[in-house]
Amino acid sequence: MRPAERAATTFAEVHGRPPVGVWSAPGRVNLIGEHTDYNNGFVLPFALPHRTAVAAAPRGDGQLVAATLGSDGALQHAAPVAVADLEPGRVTGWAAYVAGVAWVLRDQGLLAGGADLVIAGDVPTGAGLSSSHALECAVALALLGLAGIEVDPAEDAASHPTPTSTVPASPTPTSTAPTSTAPTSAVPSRQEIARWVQRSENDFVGAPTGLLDQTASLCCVEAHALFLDVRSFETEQVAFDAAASGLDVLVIDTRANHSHSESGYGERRRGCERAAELLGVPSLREVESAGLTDALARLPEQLRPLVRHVVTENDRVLSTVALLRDKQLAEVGPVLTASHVSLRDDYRISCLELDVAVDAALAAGALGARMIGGGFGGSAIALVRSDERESVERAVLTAFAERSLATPRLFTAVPSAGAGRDQ
Ligand code: GAF
Repeated sequence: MRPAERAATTFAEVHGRPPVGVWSAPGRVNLIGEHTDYNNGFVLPFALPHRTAVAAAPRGDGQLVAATLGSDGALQHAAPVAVADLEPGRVTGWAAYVAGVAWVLRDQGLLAGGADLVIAGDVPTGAGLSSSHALECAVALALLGLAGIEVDPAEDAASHPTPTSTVPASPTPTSTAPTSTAPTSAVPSRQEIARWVQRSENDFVGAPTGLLDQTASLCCVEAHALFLDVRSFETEQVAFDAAASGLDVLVIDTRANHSHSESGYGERRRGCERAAELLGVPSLREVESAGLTDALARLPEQLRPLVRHVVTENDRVLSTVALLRDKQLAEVGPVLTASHVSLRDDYRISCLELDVAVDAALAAGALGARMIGGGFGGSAIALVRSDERESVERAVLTAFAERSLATPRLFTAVPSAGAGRDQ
């Protein structure tokens, strides 16, 4: 059963009435553009078919009552909390992701009141595939839906033309989106909702993440990657149909999740902010690749690799977009591998499992491979010829077994639809 059906069925069992609606949001793969979002740079994610669904109905007593269906089929209930009492620190664990979104929407004056929520999903957790953002985005759409607000379909954005060009690509995406963070109309844009979800994650949950994951979950469309310029918030849906080119994007969930991932993320982010401050620019986005050598010379040694990664990674996103526009998908491979080398050697956020995955995939013939997400565990991707996918998979499994590492989970990622209403 799909997550939306599971959520609706479980809702009816628990509450003895059907939900008013079911909304769902996907996890994501970031094709390229890692640790660039909080530096106001470029990212290029696409949505996974894996989704988190929220079946919802209003409550008259102002309480937020949430339950989530685990992969084992067991239902976990969060302690009910009054919407009026929500404040950072009040709710912890998985329920904080739900309550944080309600807290932001309450502040925006967009919460109808209390709600019963039943959650079901199949986005792998702890895999760096953005399961928490899928949850937050689905909750945001559900709570807005209960307030009578249905966002416009993300597909509208896919109809914008994507001009053909060769490297270097135009420096910004070609279609525009609002840059304001304040609600400007009764129906908020998907980008505005992404910013609210980021606020709930940063200020309520306490994770200093950027805008990549929420925007991907909300704004991606089927068969496309989303080219996002975080500085201007301009977006472009770039056609990305690997299968039509005889290619697969293989996801390798290493099942590793090292304990320093949160502190490591925060340290990198603070390092980038310090470097921007020393360079006298609002963010590292302002550092052009032509001026990189000069910029590095003005920085203390320990900050240089961080800046080198961010600046070169922004360039790699632009190169990838140009290649996708030109339908040169196989040529993206070496760009992905260069991203991994930069994340491993300059940003220093890879780990044994991610390096084994990337190295084994490349040795078995993958066109390119890299770690994705925050780092220190989670998933890698490999761009492989479809007829070589199985041999690459076998090589990766063997490499993990030889090192006595946990068996990775492997699947092919197909660019899928963003968040929306299911029922
Ligand atoms: C995590 C964060 F949530 C994103 O904002 C982004 O910084 C990513 O790591 C690294 O690119 O997924």
